[in-house]
Amino acid sequence: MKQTWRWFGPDDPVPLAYAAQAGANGIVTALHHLYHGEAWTAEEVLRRKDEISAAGLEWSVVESIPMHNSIKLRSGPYRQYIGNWIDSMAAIAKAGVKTICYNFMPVVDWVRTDIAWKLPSTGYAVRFDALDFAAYDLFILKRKNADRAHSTERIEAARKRFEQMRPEEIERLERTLIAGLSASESSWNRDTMRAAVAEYDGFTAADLRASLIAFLRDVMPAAEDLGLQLAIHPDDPPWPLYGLPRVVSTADDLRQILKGYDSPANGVTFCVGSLGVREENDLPAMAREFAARTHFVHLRQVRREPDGSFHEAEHLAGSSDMLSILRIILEEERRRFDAGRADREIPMRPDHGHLLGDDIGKPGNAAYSFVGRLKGLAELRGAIHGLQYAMPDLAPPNSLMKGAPDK
Ligand code: DNO
Repeated sequence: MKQTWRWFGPDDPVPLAYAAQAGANGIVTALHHLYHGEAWTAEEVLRRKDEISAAGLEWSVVESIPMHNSIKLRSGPYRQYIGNWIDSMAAIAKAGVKTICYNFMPVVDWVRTDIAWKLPSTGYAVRFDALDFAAYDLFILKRKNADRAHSTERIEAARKRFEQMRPEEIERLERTLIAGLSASESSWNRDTMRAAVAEYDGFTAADLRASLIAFLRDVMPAAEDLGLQLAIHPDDPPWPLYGLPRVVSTADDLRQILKGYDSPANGVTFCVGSLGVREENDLPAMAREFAARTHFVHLRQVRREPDGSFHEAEHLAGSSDMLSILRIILEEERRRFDAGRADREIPMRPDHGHLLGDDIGKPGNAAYSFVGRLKGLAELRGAIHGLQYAMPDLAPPNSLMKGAPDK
């Protein structure tokens, strides 16, 4: 696997040099200053690529080209935004980057209720608390029809939780939920959030899926011509929020997307953490089923809690079987290697990390501090080496992985 590292651009407090120090050789980034659906120009993309090359690294994956809500609703100026998407793809292809990750979550991208939840180790993790979320939806945002999205017991428990919240806790929760986690495409306040959600009134999962398939039919021919691989990122968490549909949550969702435009260029980002939140997602089975169309891998995992809450666990210890998943990806690389394919090295990144050590208290992007991801990458690299050592039939270390004994 190609070891990559997410970098949020020149404003990221974790500089490119640290990615190299962590042992990554590929960078995952986007033009974060152009994040409202406008087209990226070749000049801007090339300038960013040069910065990355100057640090001795390669720009391996674009994560993400933002997806304007009009494309998801397939209304308003969506044609123009799809045109911008295609122009951005052309600029990216020109810079030699081959893989593009994107998502199709309405209004909000990844969602957590707490960005600094104290772990028994005294480090901090990001966490989603199901009750806090319900309390926000029902009693703070006061979303129209919110009561339809929660069970009676949940509503009662959420009311009690809400009644105990201090104003500063409400403010912190709201900021975490809607004012933009790192990499989110949009940041809302209570009124703009209500308005954005209301645009989806009556919009069903079938409607959203139809928009997604129509979008794929619009952009995939250009992606194929440009030699690009698109990799859709699963919903995080993989279920509807704020009454908004989500359609990239389960194995069946992924099947429909891949069939909706049946081309090797139409692929997935296998995000173990996002998919792993849903207990019925059998991750090793899904990794196997979608291996041939997996163009990018996010390696992290969550620990599921009994009431639908979850928090980010260690990269190698949580509710998912990370070692089996790594093995399946290495087997896929082996197949691609034997077939002489150019895309035989699948980019992976240590996704998210705990807030640890000297990083505690420093400014930074939630879940994207240095030490936590350094630890995650080091553990994953160790696990991959161990698997390759024990099972020499997997992707051969000398060709695909730095760190095998020097010859
Ligand atoms: C959060 C990320 C998401 C993800 C996008 C992909 O850490 O996993 O922001 O990058 O959803 O488009």
